[in-house]
Amino acid sequence: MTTTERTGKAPAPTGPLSTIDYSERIPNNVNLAGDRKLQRALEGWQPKFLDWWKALGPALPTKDVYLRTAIAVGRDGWAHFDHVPMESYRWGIFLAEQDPDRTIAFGQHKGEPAWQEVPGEYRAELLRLITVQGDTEPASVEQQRVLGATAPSLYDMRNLFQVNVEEGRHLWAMVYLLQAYFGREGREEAEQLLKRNSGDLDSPRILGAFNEETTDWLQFFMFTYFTDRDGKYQLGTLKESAFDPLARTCEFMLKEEAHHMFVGTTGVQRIVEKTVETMVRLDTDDQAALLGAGVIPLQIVQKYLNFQYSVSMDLFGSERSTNVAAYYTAGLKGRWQETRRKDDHELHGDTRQITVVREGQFVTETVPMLTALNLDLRDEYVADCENGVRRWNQEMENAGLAQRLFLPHEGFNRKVGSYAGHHISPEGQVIDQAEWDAHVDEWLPLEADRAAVAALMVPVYEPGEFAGWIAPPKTGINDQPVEFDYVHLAEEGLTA
Ligand code: BYC
Repeated sequence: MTTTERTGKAPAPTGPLSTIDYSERIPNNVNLAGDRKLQRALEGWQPKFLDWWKALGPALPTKDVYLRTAIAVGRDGWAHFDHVPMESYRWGIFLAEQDPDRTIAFGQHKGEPAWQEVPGEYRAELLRLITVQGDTEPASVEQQRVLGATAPSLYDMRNLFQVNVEEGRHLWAMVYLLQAYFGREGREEAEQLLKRNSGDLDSPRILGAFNEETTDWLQFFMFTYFTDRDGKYQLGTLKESAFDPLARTCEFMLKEEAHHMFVGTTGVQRIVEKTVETMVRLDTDDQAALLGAGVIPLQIVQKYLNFQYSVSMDLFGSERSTNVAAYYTAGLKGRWQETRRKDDHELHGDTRQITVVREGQFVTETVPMLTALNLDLRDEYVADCENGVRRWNQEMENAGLAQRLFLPHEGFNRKVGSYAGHHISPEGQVIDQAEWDAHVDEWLPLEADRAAVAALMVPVYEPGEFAGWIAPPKTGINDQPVEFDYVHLAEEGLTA
């Protein structure tokens, strides 16, 4: 967990300053004005993006929102905060500074200069990776579309909308790559990114977790904790890519991403804080009593955690994948912190063990390391996920309560990879269908749990006031007070 994620403050200065040109119709630091063809293509896509934003972006009508906008890449002065109407947010194209001496850090092209163009032999794979990454960004905005109507405070509403506009910008980042480097095919994929929609039966989003509904704010916080964190790790591997424009765009996206996880970490923490306070006050852990007192019982928090963690684990793909081996060897997708790893960065002949289920038992198998790189990344992710859970549990520990939240076993509720098709309990026992059916209601949110949480989700739109199920944050955004007027609703929003 980074400092930014813990504190919500902008990251420390790195690299030289590169100012973004806001006089352009599409703000950018890639000299778009110097490439008229690309500029026209992107200007042709822009109104379609805005139509999509109006149709499937945040539903609650607002006048303006206290948002941060990138003004420069590479220094802590990169963010500017102001009240802006959301549809006038300056979505643009920002790449981290180019290092002219950058060389490829891994795979068969190790040591060669990073690519400024797409090599023909890897075109299809790169197009696929960029499209998959791009597809997740608008998906999450769609998933979170209605949450403004039940925001527990203006502070939280502002954070939701900040996440949404930045996911919109991350879509721009991928669309830039598609249009700048992949010709007609790239332009077609850019169109498709606005045509597939989260949960659409005919034209769903590509990856599973992005078709799940974000039903309420507990799920939103779990999503920004667990699913945005997959984003952090996937972007971390693409930041290592030999294709330099992809590496540079992901590097800058990662800076924005940290705030999203801050929203998740602190959101769940504030829920737990309020619940624990109420458990102590009423001296109970009875679910009905706690719901009656207007807070979310820890048992329900655990179920939501189980769900979001398991669908996010699926986002890493299979533990054994020839795709990932090919991506790595070609130099398209590296490992987390590739350059800090102390090995040959080619991994031929290296092996590792993976766990699989055979005849109702966990057994380990030895596989080539190259094919296990999805697992290598997932292990980093799991270790990071543990940090937040530890932090949340501190609330119970401080209050002298015995209850604890925990990450379920990696095989729990999995649809992708070696655990798919098997039933594993959260504690890590391989179980049969009958036992799964008998207990699944204790492990995953039921309709009734979601309904109980939804019943608590009453909007609170007075500055400085918070819904009863969540504690206020310790500090506001950008050193503003917690009771700052972070969002001005439109007249229609107030009566919505
Ligand atoms: N759902 O060899 P396999 C983010 C497909 S989140 C559906 O096991 P591979 C964000 C797979 O595509 C980060 N399909 O896995 C967060 C493949 O299909 P094809 C998003 C799945 O390829 C919050 C087949 O199954 N970025 O940024 O090694 C808010 C066999 O795949 C799933 C990326 O994911 C699934 N869960 O790895 C906003 C990075 N899993 O090709 C944003 C780009 C696998 O055989 N993507 N499949 O037709 C990748 O690196 C890889 O595509 C994956 C899969 C890691 C997703």
